[in-house]
Amino acid sequence: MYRRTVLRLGGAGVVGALAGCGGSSDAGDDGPSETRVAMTDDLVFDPKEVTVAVGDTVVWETTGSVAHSATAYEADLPDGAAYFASGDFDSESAARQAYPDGSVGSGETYRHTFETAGEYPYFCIPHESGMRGTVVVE
Ligand SMILES: [Cu+2]
Repeated sequence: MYRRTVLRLGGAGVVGALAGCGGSSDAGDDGPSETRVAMTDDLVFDPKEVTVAVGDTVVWETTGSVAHSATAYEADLPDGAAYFASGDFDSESAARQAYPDGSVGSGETYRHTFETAGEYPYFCIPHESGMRGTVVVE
């Protein structure tokens, strides 16, 4: 009799633990995350467009041997959004003038956390004609 009661309580404990696990897992899905964008020797951002949640971080990585930048088009930022550019410049003109300062070399990364919803078109300074991308923040 006593043993049976203990076993039943044990079962309830397991169920409770599993429910707790599921809850924290769901919370983790809603938490901040990182999205990677490769900057390749084909002179593209891969993927070209990424969609992230407010508070998420995008990490750009130069995966080949050619250096790149990830530089926002300042005039096209969502209202109230912070400017971003590899090298952490305050403006597009500053980033352009400083290049190659702010370039991301082979194996290096640049990361930015997006706090404002909207669409962020950006480009690579030395390969601007073809190397452009968009971050969509929802
Ligand atoms: Cu480039």
